[in-house]
Amino acid sequence: MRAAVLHEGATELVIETIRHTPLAVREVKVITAACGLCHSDLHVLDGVLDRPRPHVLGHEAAGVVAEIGQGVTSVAVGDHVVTCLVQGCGECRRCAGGEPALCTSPTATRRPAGQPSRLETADGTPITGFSNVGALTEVMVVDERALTSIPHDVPLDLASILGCAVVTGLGAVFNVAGVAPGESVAVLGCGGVGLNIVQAARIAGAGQIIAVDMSAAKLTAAQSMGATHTVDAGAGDALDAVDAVRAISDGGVDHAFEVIGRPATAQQALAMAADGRNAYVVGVMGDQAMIEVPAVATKRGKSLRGVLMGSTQPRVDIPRYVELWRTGQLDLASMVNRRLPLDAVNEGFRALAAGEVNRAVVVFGQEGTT
Ligand code: PAD
Ligand code: ZN
Repeated sequence: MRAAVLHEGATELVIETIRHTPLAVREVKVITAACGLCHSDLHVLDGVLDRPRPHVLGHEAAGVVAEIGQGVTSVAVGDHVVTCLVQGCGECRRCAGGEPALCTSPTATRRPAGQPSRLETADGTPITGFSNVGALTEVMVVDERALTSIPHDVPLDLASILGCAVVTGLGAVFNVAGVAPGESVAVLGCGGVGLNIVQAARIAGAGQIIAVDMSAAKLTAAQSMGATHTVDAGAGDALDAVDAVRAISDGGVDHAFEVIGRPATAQQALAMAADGRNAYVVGVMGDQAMIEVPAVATKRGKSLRGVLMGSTQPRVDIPRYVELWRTGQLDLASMVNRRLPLDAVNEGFRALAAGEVNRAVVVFGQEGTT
């Protein structure tokens, strides 16, 4: 099978033939149909996130189950499935409490040390997969807890983005912020995740939905998905965007989402929130990054909260989000505005870095896609 592999010292992926080892207990072999390119994957290429090499990126994918290992009960051969990097053990206190993203046994869905790696290069070198998925390969091997079955009528290229961009964006609004009808929302960074926050705010019945981005195309996309106002962030560091949002919202919004991954924009989000209201950091930063918070913000009762994968429970949320798509409330078709073959994956990441795409999706075969 062919895969996009990131080797030591490289910043581009190499398309090469790799192989998988036999399925272990609870593992599933999935023929990959499509894989969205997320900025979290890009963070590995740009050095914000460090991952052992050789490595297969990609965690937001859809495909068809081809084989199940011993003990697999939750999916069957022929199922259409989407992957998610939230794959709680199902046993710990956090999982029992409905917080699988905070599972205290995150190694439960990995192969134990000493066993062969799920993926290997042609010469037998073990390959790791991004966030215990690794989807930029024609065939995935994952734990069954990484998978959610979906109905067969959902096109697999659109379905691929359910497992990250959609669960993160919609979950930030529904599960974390709990946006109430009529409340005001600002979204800083209207890419794959941010546009889903815009859509979720509309679905939640928000009043003002203020989209902030440096790209005119993103602001237009945000408008078509429900933004009531747009703010051009210019070069990105100017405080004008804060002033503009505060002016539109008469002193600050009820919920300000940072969806870029920079300390400066997290500070901007906090400044955009009204007194006593909240800013949320959805964007991912390096482990050493610091966000300085003005004391006056806490004195005025504001909070800055991190959001991890929209606090999703994939098998609860993804079927609901499929229904939002089916009823026309969630626009997946406009989200996926570039499709590429695996051979062009580096071009897809370049377009993502340049802010050109809502979501670029690698499509492996044509079957079941739009
Ligand atoms: P994306 O590249 O599709 O979107 C980022 C957007 O931000 C683009 O539209 C840019 O034009 C815009 N932008 C960049 N700089 C600025 C600026 N200074 N001011 C305004 N706009 C700007 O990325 P994405 O949507 O795939 O991911 C966004 C972040 O969210 C990224 O850091 C990713 O790693 C993170 C993420 N977090 C989670 C989570 O669980 N918290 C899940 C998935 C993605
Ligand atoms: Zn992602």
